[in-house]
Amino acid sequence: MVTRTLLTLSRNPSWQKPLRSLISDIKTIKIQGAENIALAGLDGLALVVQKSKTEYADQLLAELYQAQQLLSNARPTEPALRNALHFVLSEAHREDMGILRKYILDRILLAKFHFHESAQKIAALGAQKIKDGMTIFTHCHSSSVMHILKLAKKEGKSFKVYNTEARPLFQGRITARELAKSKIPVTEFVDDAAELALRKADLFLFGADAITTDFIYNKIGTGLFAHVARHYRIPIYVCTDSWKFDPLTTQGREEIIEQRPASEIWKKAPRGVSIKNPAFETIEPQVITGIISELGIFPHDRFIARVEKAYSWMFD
Ligand code: RUB
Repeated sequence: MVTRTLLTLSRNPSWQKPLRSLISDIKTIKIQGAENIALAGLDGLALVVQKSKTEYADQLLAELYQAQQLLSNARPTEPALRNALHFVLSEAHREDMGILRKYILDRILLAKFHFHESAQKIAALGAQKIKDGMTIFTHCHSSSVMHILKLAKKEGKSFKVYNTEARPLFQGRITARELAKSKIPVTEFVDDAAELALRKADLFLFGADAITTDFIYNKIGTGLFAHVARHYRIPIYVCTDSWKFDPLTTQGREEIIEQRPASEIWKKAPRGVSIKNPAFETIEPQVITGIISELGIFPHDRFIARVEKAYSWMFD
């Protein structure tokens, strides 16, 4: 059985090409932001179910596990992606092809529904923190933060946003473009001017790629800006779906920080110059005011307790 499965996998090109193209979009940041990456991962599994040519449930499952591994390795600091894939596959049974296909597609829909519903809850909680006349500081591009800002605008609140470029890939421009389109006043600063921007800000909202037992992880720069915000006594909220929690860190695993190619910083750097290009950095839980998630607004330790209670499947 195992031999047949392996042979089929190595010769099965039907989903491998589109899946590799999806993974390439994730790696090259065409698909960016933890939640979008997790949603793309779910699309990747759907693609396997739809394109696989196998007639055997155990082979389909083996193909799905292979896709899970390929997708999980696309970007290392993305527990929401790993959790979403685990949610779909962890209790899949291999007896009957029709049942298996339906089960997987149903779980994918359920996972997508989770993200959709959570985004609305996070937006409602986060928008409560925004008051008329405020200046909100944000960094990079977080869909959770965008939902909050757009809802606050929809509620008729008058505020402005200061955001930073997020070099070297300028995801800050996605934020600025989206805000301008939504008619929310926005001023973009170079990353190095964050202190100037924060001095005038009333609230710092940012997203998360990962939350572990020790830290919050977000776009490089966030940790530094959080220290500056704290210095000016500006409330700091992490806005995030709780599936960003990495359950393996409760067993001692350390979150890996993705290191991006040097060429993103300097294409033809002179010999002798080494370049460091970490995608993310840690933010100490004691620096932040709270984590806004679909479970409520909590400090880091209580957030973890709530995740453990709400999503026991994550820890299987
Ligand atoms: C994006 C980034 C975002 C988080 C949260 O980094 O750091 O703040 O992923 O985003 P990159 P969301 O552009 O390298 O993926 O709230 O959309 O999950």
